[in-house]
Order: sequence, then C-alpha cells, then structure tokens
Amino acid sequence: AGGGKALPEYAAWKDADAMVVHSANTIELRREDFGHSTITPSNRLYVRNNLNPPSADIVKDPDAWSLEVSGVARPGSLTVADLKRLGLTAVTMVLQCSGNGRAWFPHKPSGTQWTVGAAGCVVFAGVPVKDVVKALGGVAGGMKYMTSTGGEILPEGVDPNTVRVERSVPVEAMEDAVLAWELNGAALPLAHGGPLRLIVPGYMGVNNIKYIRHLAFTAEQSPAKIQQSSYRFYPVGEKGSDKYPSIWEMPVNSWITSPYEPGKPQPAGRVVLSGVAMGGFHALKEVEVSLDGGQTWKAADSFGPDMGRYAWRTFALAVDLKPGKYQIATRATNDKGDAQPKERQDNNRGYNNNSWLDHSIELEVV
Ligand code: MSS
Repeated sequence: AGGGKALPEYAAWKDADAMVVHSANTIELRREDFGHSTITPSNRLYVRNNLNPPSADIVKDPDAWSLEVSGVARPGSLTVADLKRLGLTAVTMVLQCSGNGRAWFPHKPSGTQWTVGAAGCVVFAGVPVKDVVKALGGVAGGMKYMTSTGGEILPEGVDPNTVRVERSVPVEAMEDAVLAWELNGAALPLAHGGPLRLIVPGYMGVNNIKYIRHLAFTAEQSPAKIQQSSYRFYPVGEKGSDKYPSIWEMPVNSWITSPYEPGKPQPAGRVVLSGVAMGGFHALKEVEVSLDGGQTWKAADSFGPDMGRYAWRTFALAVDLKPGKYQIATRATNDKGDAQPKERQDNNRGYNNNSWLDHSIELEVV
C-alpha cells in the first residue's frame, strides 16, 4: 500500500497507506480498505476540493464561525454557538463525489480518475436546517432553491462567479438537510468542511457545501459556473449549460470491497465476497451478486447495522469456488425500483457511474 504522492498538510492526519493521493485536493480511499463495519473512519474518508481549502485557523474556534442566512422572513447572521442552541440531530449518510467511477468512461473525461474510493459512509451531527429556518420565521415566499456558499477566499482579479463554490438544490431538500459541525463523533475537520458544513443527504457530494458562509433561499439557481454549467449531465462533446440536469440526486450503486487483491489468486474453497451497497436518494432494497459476469444472480445478505435511508449497507455472500476465473459483479436495487444498469450512462464529464459491469472485479481461484 502507500505510494503515490504525499498527503497535503491539511489532510496529513489521513491514513496514508489506505489512500490514493491524486493531487493535493483529490484523495481517494483504496478499494481494499473500506472495511466491513459500515462507517468509514474519518481518516479514510476521501477528500475533494474544487478550490484550495481556507486556512486551518478557521477551525481553531468553531463556535465563533458565523453563517449568514437569507431568503427567510427574518434574515440574519448566526454563529455556530447560536446554531447549537436551536436544535440537534445526527444523520448517517453516504458522501460521494459525482465523479466517482469516472475512470471507466472510455472517452477519458477531464477530472480526477476516481475508481470507487471517492465515497464513504459517515455520521454528521448538527442542527436541522428546518429548525434554523423556523427560528428565522420560515422561508420567504417564492423561493424555489436552497443555495449555499463555501467560505474559501477567492483569488483576486477574477469574476467570482467563475470560481466560487456555490450550489443550489431544490428547496424541498431542506427537509433532511443539516448544518453540521461534527463528523463521526469529533469536531468537523477543515478537510471535510469545518467549522460548519451543509449536508444534503441523498444528494451527490458537490451539493454538500464545506465551510459554509451563506445559506440562502432563492428564487433562482446560483449564477456561479459550478451551478450553471459544471456538474451537469450532458452528452459527450457538448458544452455544459443550464438546459441539462444538475447533478443532484445520488443513484443506486454497489461494489465488492473484498476479497480485492488484484493479481493475487484466491485459494479454492469457501470465499466470503463482501462489499457496500447504497440506494442513493431512496433506501436500499436489495443487492445481488453474480459470479459469471451477470448471467446469473444470487441475493446477498446485508449485515451490520441498518443506519437508515441515506447510509450504505455492508453485504456478503459466501460461495464455494472451484479453480478458474470469475467475474464478480454486484447489482443493487432501491425502494423506488431503480436497479444498477449494466452499462454506464455516457456523459461528457463522467458523472454518476453506477454500471454494475464497470464496478465488477476479476477473481482468479487456484
Ligand atoms: N464545498 C466547498 N466549500 N468547496 C469545495 O471545493 N467540493 C465539493 C463538496 N463541497 C467543495 C465543497 C465536492 S465536488 C465534493 S465531492 C465534496 O465536497 C467532497 O467532500 P469531502 O469532505 O469528501 O472532501 Mo465532487 O461531487
């Protein structure tokens, strides 16, 4: 394990042996290091920053961080200390980058070549957005989106809309959204958006704004490039724009995490195949495993705690394998009836890959 680039300073506390450092702002978890106990430890959670993170000074006194809230009856500023007096909740959820699985798109989309490791299942704690909105008199009339802005210091001399990390999601998403200051039982680290982060369970990673400075209920979507033309699902060779769907709801997905030792054959006999499966925006219903590249499927058993609609579940299937070569695939289905497709859905930037074929692994048994 290990190898590749060194961890950047703000993420130096990560488990170096378990991570692949693509760049200082893109770090993924190795497929063989997901573990089997549902929760991804914070030091193994992937990192993706569109801009360099702010100075670590901002997490020294988290309670002092202030958030501006607008588009409500009584707009105003609240510190994290104020938010802590309004309510408390915790949610277990999959945090996953929109580009997870991009490495398998044959047209080589620009962006980080993530395989499966730009995802984790973690617990965030904080105040429900609903409670904050209620304390401020409710959402103002005519507001269709919840728009949040990251706290990065923007480079000078450029149009802020070209760089600002600001995303809008449908206003209904506020029902389950949380302003979080805690991750897996400890203060939210800078790398994951401390002192305060917006969490939108069931939505793709980019919508979970780190070091949030401004939460706005708006009539229109953000004018920022990251909203208007980036993170859109559009055909290969086209240009992104607001006429294409925004990357919002997370699709159903699953993958094997063990055994995963490429190049190392497994001894014949009993093998326990295991992995993670998520329903995405909807709860997970079932997961099936195929040993023959998708010709036949067997139901796998979920094990470990069921941490709710937005969490993933670990699953396993014990099989007896004779010597030979196997193509092990997994296919999850959610409550809405969406099942992973065989093929990825082509799109210019390589988003939302949930193809069971791409996520399958080769297993050699001797
Ligand atoms: N936020 C901010 N502020 N900034 C940035 O850059 N990024 C995104 C989110 N948020 C950002 C934010 C993305 S894009 C993602 S994935 C996420 O975040 C990640 O997280 P972590 O914690 O893991 O790092 Mo793709 O869809």
